[in-house]
Amino acid sequence: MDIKVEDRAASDADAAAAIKEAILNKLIYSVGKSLEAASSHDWFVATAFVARDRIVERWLASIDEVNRTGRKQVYYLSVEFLIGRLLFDALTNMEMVEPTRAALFALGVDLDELREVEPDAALGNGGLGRLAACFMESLATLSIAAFGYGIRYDHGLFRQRIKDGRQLEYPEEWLAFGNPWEFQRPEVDYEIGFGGRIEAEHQPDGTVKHVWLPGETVEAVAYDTPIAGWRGAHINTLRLWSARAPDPLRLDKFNSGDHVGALMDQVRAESISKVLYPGDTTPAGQELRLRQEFFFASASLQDLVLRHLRQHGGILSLADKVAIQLNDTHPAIAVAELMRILVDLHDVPWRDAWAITQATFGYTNHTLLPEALETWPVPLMERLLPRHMQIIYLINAIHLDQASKLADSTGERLAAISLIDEAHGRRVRMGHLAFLGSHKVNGVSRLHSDLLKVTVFRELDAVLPGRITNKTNGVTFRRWLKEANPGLTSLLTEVVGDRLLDDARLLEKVAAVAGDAAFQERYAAERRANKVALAKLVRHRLGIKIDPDALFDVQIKRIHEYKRQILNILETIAVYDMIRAQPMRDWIPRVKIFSGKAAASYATAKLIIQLANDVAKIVNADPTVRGILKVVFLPNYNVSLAERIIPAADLSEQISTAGMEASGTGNMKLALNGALTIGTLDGANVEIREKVGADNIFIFGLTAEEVEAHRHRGIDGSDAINRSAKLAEVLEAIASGVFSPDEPDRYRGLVDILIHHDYFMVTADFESYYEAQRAVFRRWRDKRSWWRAAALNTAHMGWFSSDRTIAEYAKDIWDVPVKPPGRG
Ligand code: GL7
Repeated sequence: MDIKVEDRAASDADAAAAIKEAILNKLIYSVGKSLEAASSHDWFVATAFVARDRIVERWLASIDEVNRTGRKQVYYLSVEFLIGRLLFDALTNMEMVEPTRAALFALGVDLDELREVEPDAALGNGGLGRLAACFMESLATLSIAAFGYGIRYDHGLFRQRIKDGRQLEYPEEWLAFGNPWEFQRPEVDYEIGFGGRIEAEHQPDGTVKHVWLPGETVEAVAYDTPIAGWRGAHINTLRLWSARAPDPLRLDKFNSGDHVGALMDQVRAESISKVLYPGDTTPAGQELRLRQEFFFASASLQDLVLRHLRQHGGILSLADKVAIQLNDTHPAIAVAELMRILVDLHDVPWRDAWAITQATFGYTNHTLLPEALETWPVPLMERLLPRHMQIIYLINAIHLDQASKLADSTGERLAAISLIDEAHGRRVRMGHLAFLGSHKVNGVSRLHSDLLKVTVFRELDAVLPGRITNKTNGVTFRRWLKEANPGLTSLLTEVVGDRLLDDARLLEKVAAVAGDAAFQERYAAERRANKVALAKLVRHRLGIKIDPDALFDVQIKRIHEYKRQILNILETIAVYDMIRAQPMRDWIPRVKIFSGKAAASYATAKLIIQLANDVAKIVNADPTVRGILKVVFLPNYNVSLAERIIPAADLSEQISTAGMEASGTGNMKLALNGALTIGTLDGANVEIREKVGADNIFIFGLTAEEVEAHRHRGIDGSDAINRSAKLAEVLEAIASGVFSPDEPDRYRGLVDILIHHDYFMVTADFESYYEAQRAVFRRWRDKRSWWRAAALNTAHMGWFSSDRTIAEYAKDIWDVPVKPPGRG
């Protein structure tokens, strides 16, 4: 026994020594710095290179294995990959964290400090992009041969600063100091066409061949990042495309003195991969967005078709060897592009091409919000993608022809299922295109998938029944449990064993000890350490002192009316009023923590940010409150900040208007880490309740059905306000400028919306939310009961592992085998 322990210690020391050597080597020969001159960033890069080397060895082996066996490949097309920092992911999955920590320590460098040096790759907005990142990790973990395809934005999601309570946006610069994880592949470049015209060539056999002659081309250059699965068992590729002009500059113009004009074409071409979500309120912005989508869809398809042909010879076997998943509607143009490639470039007859296309694609819908279901004006499509527009018309004609033969077909139904929306000035419905071009369409929680069938895709579902399925989202436990919350993870590992991260369902074993006093004490101690760390961060960033023993009530996500941060703010103010009215009651100290970004052009959301900050200012400075209530708005929410907040949260706010949050994934991360959820029956909350048990979650508010019915009756909030003196008082305070003394009318408009046009049911849900918060307080007072519930949340959240989600996609949509980790 002793010998074994010694052996392990010796081999750990050997591993650390080898890594130390390797880091020094990289520092000198790849970074070009001496030990003395190295900055933290240099050490980070050297360490990243060492991790990358280990990954690359296995990467090449994985690629070789896939080529050799010719097994089916999955391609995940997404305009967003919110991957965040990669160093800890890489070290964790390669099982190198401890030896690397020791190696750096011997060099006088602290791994946890290095971790903070890495820029947070924010190539996404929120849940949708983060889901894509979790999926990449689980795909590799399950040894599925997969590529992620997306765009290598020079600038990811804007950096948020709060000045005088207001959100300001600054460009994000994740590439400013280079990116040690990626490999540029200048030789992998494809021409992407735009505009131009189509020539019809009449063939001897009487058919017509269409040749698209684009008026403009842009080049797509590949950048590859290897993504390691858990225990390094399999490594996949995230391939992101960057736009280049075919000619770096117009030399004739340059030499004639027009130095700026000479670069025009380059600037135009490269603007495609310049920023994530260019504002699309202007026609130019909309056009750029469509260009981005076609750019990456076309590059990805050209790339995967070429790979398929090299490996398998003929195009006709494409669907047997390739599954393409469209992550939301943004890449939907790929359906028309694959048809063009098959029909125009490979002479596949239309019917066969359509069968291949449908068998190859799957489509995931991530939202019911109509404004997020993209449609493009027909004239824009005709100008930018004339051949694709022809193809879309033909797909539509055949589709409508078939549907019109159905017994219950009506003109109304045909209008609803048409790819062209005639009612709003002729627009192409991209969601419909993705639906038609796929064999399976899925929502991201059970409720969302059910709602798809009765809302946005009701008519399509009636015509093409059975295509819609559900795949409830998940999150990767390697990042959101082990990396974010190592202390708690060690405790959990003691209970369930070393295979915890191989199989998250093992967490169920924690349920057996959830009521155990000794276990609860240790669980609570881990949580407290995380809260102390967060309190330190808040102190450091905002100068606000918060009490780690207070209840940390957390709402972290994009700022949006449907997510109802405002409901949370209203309750905050109501409690503030109560504290002032009865200062001597035995109050439960609570910290309300908000973090999130508003879209730059979303005025109401920005006003909500300002209100949160204004309320924070008044409440935190009020002497009567005596620290019983604190309000904190942490600026620049991103993946790394989430990793700090989530392990420290006691209460998780998931309070969207029922029927509007497709799934949510923050809800999963928070519950997994032991926060209790206060939420509506929306998105994945419904399934979370089923798993953790109704006693261990605080559900309130209207159901999706009730919201629908309520809206039917009208969205005036006056009745609800008249019924709640508390609410009336709170709204009056906001409207009259109690929180904006410098500009008393600042929030009058916001309050007017709630009174007269409460589409998001804030007033209707206020009282039941308020009551649910009181139930939270009662539970918090009984600490044994609270920690039991928290531990049961952790225990029952294993099902929400993205390994489970990906295994379901593999079986039901892609038809590829999976190999669970840790089994040889
Ligand atoms: C989203 C949904 O809003 C969110 O509920 C879901 O969890 C996520 C991943 O499926 O997708 N849809 C969407 O457009 N964004 C999301 O986060 C930005």
